[in-house]
Amino acid sequence: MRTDRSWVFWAFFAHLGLQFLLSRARASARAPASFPDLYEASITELQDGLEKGLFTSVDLVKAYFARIEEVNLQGPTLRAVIELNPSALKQAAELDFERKLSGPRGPLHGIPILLKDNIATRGRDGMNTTAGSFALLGSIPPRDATVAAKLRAAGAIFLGKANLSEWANFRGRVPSGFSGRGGQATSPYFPLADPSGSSSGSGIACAIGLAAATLGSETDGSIISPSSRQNLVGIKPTVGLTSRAGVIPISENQDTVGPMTRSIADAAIVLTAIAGRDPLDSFTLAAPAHVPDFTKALKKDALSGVRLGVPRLFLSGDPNIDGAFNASLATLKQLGATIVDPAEFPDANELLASNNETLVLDADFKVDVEKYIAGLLKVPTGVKTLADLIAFNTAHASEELIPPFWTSQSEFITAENTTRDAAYFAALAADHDLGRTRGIDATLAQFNLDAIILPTDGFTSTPAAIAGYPVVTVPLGFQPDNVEATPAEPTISNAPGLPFGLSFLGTAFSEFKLVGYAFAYEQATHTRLKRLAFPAAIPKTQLADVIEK
Ligand SMILES: *[C@@H]1O[C@H](CO)[C@@H](O)[C@H](O)[C@H]1NC(C)=O
Ligand SMILES: *[C@@H]1O[C@H](CO)[C@@H](O)[C@H](O)[C@H]1NC(C)=O
Ligand SMILES: *[C@@H]1O[C@H](CO)[C@@H](O)[C@H](O)[C@H]1NC(C)=O
Ligand SMILES: *[C@@H]1O[C@H](CO)[C@@H](O)[C@H](O)[C@H]1NC(C)=O
Ligand SMILES: CC(=O)N[C@H]1CO[C@H](CO)[C@@H](O)[C@@H]1O
Repeated sequence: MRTDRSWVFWAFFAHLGLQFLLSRARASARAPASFPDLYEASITELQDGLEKGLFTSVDLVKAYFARIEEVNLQGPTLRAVIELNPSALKQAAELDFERKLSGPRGPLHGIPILLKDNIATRGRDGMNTTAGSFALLGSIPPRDATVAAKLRAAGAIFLGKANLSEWANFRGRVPSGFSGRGGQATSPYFPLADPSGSSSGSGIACAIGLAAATLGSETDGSIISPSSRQNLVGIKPTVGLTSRAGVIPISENQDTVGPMTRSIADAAIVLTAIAGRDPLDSFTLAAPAHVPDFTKALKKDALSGVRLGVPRLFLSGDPNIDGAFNASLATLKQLGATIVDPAEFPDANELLASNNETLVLDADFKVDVEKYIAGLLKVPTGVKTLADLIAFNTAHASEELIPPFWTSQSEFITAENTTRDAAYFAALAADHDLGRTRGIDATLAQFNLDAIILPTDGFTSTPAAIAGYPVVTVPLGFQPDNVEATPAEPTISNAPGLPFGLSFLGTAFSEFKLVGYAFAYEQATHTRLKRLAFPAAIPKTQLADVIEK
């Protein structure tokens, strides 16, 4: 009896001592200074904190969910996120357990990411993939999109799906950031401002730390434009560097998937994870067999000795944006670059006038979207064809064709009346000639350039879009306070504090070089944190608020 009691006695004191030590450990882990601020936290900082045991992936998912809840449908109602992943917390717990058992798989282990709602995820996670349309609600894809599968294999956690311009802005003349399912998304930099698109939700969410990083997709401007507008880094990869298998398409000739992040370093980590050949997407067979580790391009002296060309005819026409762009040239020179100014595209006027792209996209959409739908395991609405989608919208006008601003499906109607005929193939050939041969490649060769630079809001996305060539955008500046906010129709097209970016363009598969140039510029300028989102759009929940609650 006696010995038993003394065992209990000492065990009790040992327990107290252990509790004391643990509470000390927690207290120090809890000190706000030791947690990264989720508004800006980098993937590397989060991975460090996870490795040191300061917090878990479960904590991260809880914190990001709370942040989404604060601003998505409440407060500023940014409508950046369409739906949350019901499996995210369970997957985070599994990845936390795996980390304890066998260490991290790599830099994305346990890192929460949001996907644009046109990137498919396997049915058993419980998320929909709809391009924002009720027409695809409840549809079951055969598998993860290849880019999603690659992120999953790297240990990333999907928090949910981001809102977008419905059908990646291919339904008709509808304001950027609107989808039937997600409603009208707006910018976190000025109330009711246009977030641009079509990867609007991916941009908004990343800008204010609703996820560690996001994926967007681009056909013509849909990654770089909302990245520019949301003060982010965006990489629009060469068509074929990242697989489009399982991504709701516009055009197999122009679509590409890429990262939207708060830094070039984060973008390099995500791009390295998602790039590579894929038997399910024949365009990826043009990509180099070996995907480089893009983080190896992160060198502060990457611009030293580099020649950059300025095609003046393609500037934005906005004096604030072009003024900031002009000023950036001095910075680039200080970093060792030679600026060739002007360096006009030899076919600049033809490019500005050409409408071949519309012909290509219309004919591609009809074929490619029907192919995507045919590959689904289940489509509860029964839509099969583009004609079905048009009829669905008409029949569900109160959800999809909402007056006064969101009624159009003119692009669908135009595309429905197309085939891949001789005119289509001529237009596609003309685009390759205009964008590649006599466009970007001719400009690089004529002026002996390593890359072309432009304000992202200039005539920037289209030459790269029709060529299928890469663009990397990085924060450049902000509209000044004396800019007058334009009327809300329903979004505000220009307003004080709206961010804009600087783009680096190159030839096919030159991402490694472009990432390096953009990194050198970013590290010399650190523009992103010079202006924050408007106060109500900054979520307050931090890791300290969710740990052990
Ligand atoms: C997906 O859509 C179905 C309706 O078909 C809905 O019941 C379900 O909640 C949605 N999933 C999520 C995660 O919102
Ligand atoms: C930018 O620089 C060019 C060339 O020096 C000049 O013509 C133009 O007016 C400048 N634009 C702005 C907005 O400062
Ligand atoms: C397509 O490009 C070619 C070559 O520049 C041009 O002649 C033609 O007018 C363009 N077609 C359209 C529809 O823009
Ligand atoms: C369909 O295409 C034909 C041939 O290009 C054209 O004449 C017709 O006006 C188009 N119809 C619609 C509804 O766009
Ligand atoms: C996660 C989330 O908040 N989803 C919402 C997106 O917007 C639609 C339309 O307002 C809501 O129904 C979802 O709940």
